[in-house]
Amino acid sequence: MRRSSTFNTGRIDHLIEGGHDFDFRRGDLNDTNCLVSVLNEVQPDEIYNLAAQSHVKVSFETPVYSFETAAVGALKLFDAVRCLGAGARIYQACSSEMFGAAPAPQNEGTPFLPRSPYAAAKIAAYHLAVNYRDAYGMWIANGILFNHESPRRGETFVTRKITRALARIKLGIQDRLVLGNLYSRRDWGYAPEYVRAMWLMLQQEAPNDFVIATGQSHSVKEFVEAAFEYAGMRLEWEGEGLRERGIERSSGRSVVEVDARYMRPTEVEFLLGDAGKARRKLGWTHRTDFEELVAKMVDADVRRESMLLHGTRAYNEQWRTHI
Ligand code: G4F
Repeated sequence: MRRSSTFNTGRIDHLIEGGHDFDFRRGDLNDTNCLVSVLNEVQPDEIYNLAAQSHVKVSFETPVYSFETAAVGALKLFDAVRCLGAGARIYQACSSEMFGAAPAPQNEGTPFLPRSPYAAAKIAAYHLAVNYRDAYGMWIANGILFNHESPRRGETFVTRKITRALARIKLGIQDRLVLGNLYSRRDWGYAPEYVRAMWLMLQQEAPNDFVIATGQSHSVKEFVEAAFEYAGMRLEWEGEGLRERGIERSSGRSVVEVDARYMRPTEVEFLLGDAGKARRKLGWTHRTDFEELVAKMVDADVRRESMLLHGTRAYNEQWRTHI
């Protein structure tokens, strides 16, 4: 029987897998007593630390909470495992945000130049992982994952915000999509493939650090265009800066607009990952390309919003019960 604990979004969601039984409990990662009791009880072989306030813009508004979950939370976990002599393998979720202003393409050797409290916190956790590895021989792998998306992405992250708004515009229940910076570029991959990479990291002989990315970068504007086009709505752009807008060609309606409210005090302009090390050592490579990812997310949101519009029972069956 393998036991794994997943620490997610500032809370502990842990899972004991034994036969057909799944036992879920919850606790707070920043509550050391709770952490120790969960570790004692589960005695996990593998721990996946995904806990964080993970929204970059929100980290400017809640810097202390963001730092406490992402950096101090990781430290509490590493130290609890050390004190208990637990010997579990730990996956530490780092982020491509750590590269910040560093030139692309970014890989494991690229310097970190953080542009947000969130990124600074993730860098602290990264260095603590390396230090606990060196000082105490602990088994901790840092996964530096570039943006990974799916229909389950939170609604305030840009990809999901776009596909959900598009579905609602198509169904006539929303007028327009309002965004911030249209020109930042991200290396967007499909989340389930990235979870497999996390698992592969913990199956290696020795702990190591890996960049996980597709090696393709697109702007937010390109994501918008690809999503609308896939849904059969052609956009034409006019204006510049805060006056830039996307006009739907067939109706002449302004459906995409820009608002300073969604801009960040400091932005990460260009992320493009080089996952060569993961390819060589883990045999990992992405399979879903940008267009397929956009299509999956648009299809799912159109389906979900139609269900919501036409009756909640079908919606609840498909989504709520599985969240
Ligand atoms: O979707 P985002 O909020 O993701 P971001 O900031 O790249 O961070 C995500 O990926 C990281 C991995 O590199 C994770 F570590 C992190 O936890 C998170 O999952 O924003 C993407 C880009 C940014 O440049 C942002 O300024 O989209 C731009 N953007 C433009 N308009 C917007 C919006 N982002 C959001 N969330 N909302 C907008 O209206």
